[in-house]
Parts: sequence; structure tokens; C-alpha cells
Amino acid sequence: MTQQRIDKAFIAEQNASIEAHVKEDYEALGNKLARENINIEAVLAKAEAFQIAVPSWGTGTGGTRFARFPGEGEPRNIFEKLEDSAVINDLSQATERVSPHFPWDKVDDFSELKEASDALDLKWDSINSNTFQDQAGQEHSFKYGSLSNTSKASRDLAISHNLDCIQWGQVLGSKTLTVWVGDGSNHPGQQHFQHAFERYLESMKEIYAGLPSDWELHIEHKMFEPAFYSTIIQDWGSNILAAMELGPQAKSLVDLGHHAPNVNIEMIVSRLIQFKKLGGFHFNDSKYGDDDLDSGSLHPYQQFLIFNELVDAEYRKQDAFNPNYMLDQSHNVTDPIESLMNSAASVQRSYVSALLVNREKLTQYQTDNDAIMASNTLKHAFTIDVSPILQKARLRKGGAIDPIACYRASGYRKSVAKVRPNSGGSGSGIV
Ligand code: RM4
Ligand code: MN
Ligand code: MN
Repeated sequence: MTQQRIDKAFIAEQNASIEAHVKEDYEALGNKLARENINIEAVLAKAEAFQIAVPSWGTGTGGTRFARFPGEGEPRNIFEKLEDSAVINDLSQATERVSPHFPWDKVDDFSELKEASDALDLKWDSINSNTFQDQAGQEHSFKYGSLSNTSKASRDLAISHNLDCIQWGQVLGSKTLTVWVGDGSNHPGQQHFQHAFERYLESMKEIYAGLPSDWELHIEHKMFEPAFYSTIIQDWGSNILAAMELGPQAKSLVDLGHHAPNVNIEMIVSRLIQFKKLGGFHFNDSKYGDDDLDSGSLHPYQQFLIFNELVDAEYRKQDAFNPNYMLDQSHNVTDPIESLMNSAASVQRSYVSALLVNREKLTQYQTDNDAIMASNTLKHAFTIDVSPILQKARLRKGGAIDPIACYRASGYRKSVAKVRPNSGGSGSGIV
């Protein structure tokens, strides 16, 4: 396997010409924050520690159900997806984990895959199972659902796939299984709501029973698609009900694109935190539905408000609070490596901005019912440009001050395009 990575010396060389500017900007911001009694070094240390996982499928070009336009030098298998993920982490220094999707990323020898990730200094995040499509030659179809199918044979197949995912994940060193199913119905009357949910829960109980004691099972809800009338875990309500029914190792996962328009996602996050059921996130942005747009590209304030809840939980030392952060995006018109670096930094930015909220003042304004000042306290933190902290965090860890410029200068995409022939065609498929 050829390991394509961005050379440390090359990154340092690219950083050299802009390092002095970062120093100046960082000092100026440090002085500004000091006036507000915020120690910039403490914020920087938290920014450096921030990590968000990359979805293996996000390194390839996505598509819509109409067409897919493959990108140059797309990864053809999980080993090549790992190479691209290593590039993203080399430059962003915030994405040391990769989240695989099975069977898309299935290999014959998982120890070999683990060796490959070790060689690239990458770790594995949550394992995503896939029972929303049939595999070639599959004996019992998922056309009418997987874990909630009326056919026991189909349900058993879906259960055993999830149990396999746990075993593969153990070899890779993962600690979480994320289950999202497309089960649902397209016509009123097609499905008995309660019976379908009962079948789903029964299946999930079997998967839960196969969880190692230090693992978590994350349940992902989604309002619609592929089922367009009803979906088995359509919102956070059904999600938390299922997680409560299963037990403490089961938690809910929030994908930002999986809610009805205008839903108050930060409030859902707060509720899940309160009841120790927040498992993690799939970050992306959305205008209409499960658009899988780049994180923070449309609603950076919403993303900040979510982090405001997360940082608040951290500040209050909330019990059983340790959510997984992951990107889940589809890149149709950008270079996926660029989108993923940008998005990781965008989420990191929301986290850092939320750290600047004066929580004592906010609590006082809330107590006094001073709506304007409470709101301004959040807005104030949100509007401080924390770029120098993000740049400095990358610089200190050996990453790129300007990841996209450095990536473009490296010629990585051109070099992989030579060894990875275009997959051609324009097959459809949203991922
Ligand atoms: C779904 C959902 C899942 C992801 C698939 C590819 O809409 O977001 O998390 O695994 O897409
Ligand atoms: Mn998702
Ligand atoms: Mn999705």
C-alpha cells in the first residue's frame, strides 16, 4: 500500500510565511480576552484537545438519487479512504478517528486493516451498520425493513450483521455501534405502527445483549427517507424511548440533518444530556432535509448554540456526559478532503466560541429574566473571531495554519488521481 501523506517539513514550510501573522493576531486576541478575564492559553489547550471523527464514506464523492459525478482520484476502498483521512488529520490535527460503514468498508482481514490505520496514526470511531440496502446475493431482503421486518428471517439477518459489526469493531479498537435503519412505510395503513416498533425493539434487544460491557449502542433517528410516510425511529422521542427501553449502554445520536425544518435542535440536545442519553452527533448542515451539506455552511449560529449546551454540560460537570463527535456529510461539488477539513474546523470553531460564553453572567441574566442581556451574552461570544486560536492549535500540533491552501500546494489530489483511475459512470446514491 502506498501511503500518501503530507510531509511535516512541507507543512512547516507552508506555515513559515504566515506564522508571524498568527502570532500577532493571537496576541491581540489574548489581550482582548484577558480584559474579559479569559485566559487564552486555557482555551487554546481545549482547542488542541478537540477531536471530531471523519466518516469513511465522506472521503468519496456523494451524489443524489438522480446522479453522481465522481471526483478525481477518489478512494476505491477503505485503505485509500484511510490515506485521505490521514491527509485530513495531518493538516487539520483535529480528526484522528475514522468512522467506518459496513459492509461498505468490509475487509477479509480486520487485523490487516488495524495495522494500516496504526501505520497512519489513525484510530477508529463508531462502527456504522448498514441494513438499509441488500447486498449481492442476500438471501432475505430488507426491502420491507430490516430490524422491524415482518419476516423473522430478514430480522435475524439484520441482527447478525450488527453482531458482526461489533466483532469487527473490537478488532479495530472501536467502542460504539451506531444503528440507523431506513425501516418505515410509504403508505398510510401499510404498517402497524406499534407492532413494527415492537419488532424493532425486540431485534435491538438482541444486539444490545451482544454489546461488550465497555461499548455503547447509539441509535440514530431520521424523520423520513427512504420511507416517506412513516419511519420507525423518526425523531428524538422514539429514539430516547428505544434507548430507555434497552438500557444504560444505549444512547441517542443526533444527526443535524434529520429533523423537521426549524426544530430547536439545541433543546433536544439539552434534554438528552439531562437524561444521560446523549450518545453523539453526526454534524452536517441542512436547508431542506437530510441535505448533508458542510457543517456550519448555513447555520453557524445553530451549531454554536448546540455547543453552548455541550460546553454548559462540561462546565456543570454533568454526569455520564461524553458524546462522540463525528461528521456525516455528502460532498457532491467540492473535493471531499477540503470539505472535511473545513467542516472539522467549523465544528471546532463552534466549540471554542462556546468556551468564551460568560456562564456566570448568563446565569444571572437568566435568573433576572433579562432576555436582551442573556441573548447578547451568547451573541458576544459567537461574534468574537477565534480564528487565531484555531490556527495556533493546528500550528502547535504540526498541522497547517491554512489547511486548504497547504493541501492545494501539496498536489495530493493530482498525485492520487494518477494511481486511482476514475470510477466512471454516474450511478446514483445519496450517502
Ligand atoms: C443516513 C444516516 C446515517 C448514514 C447514512 C449513510 O442518512 O445519516 O448516519 O450512515 O445516511
Ligand atoms: Mn447520520
Ligand atoms: Mn443522514
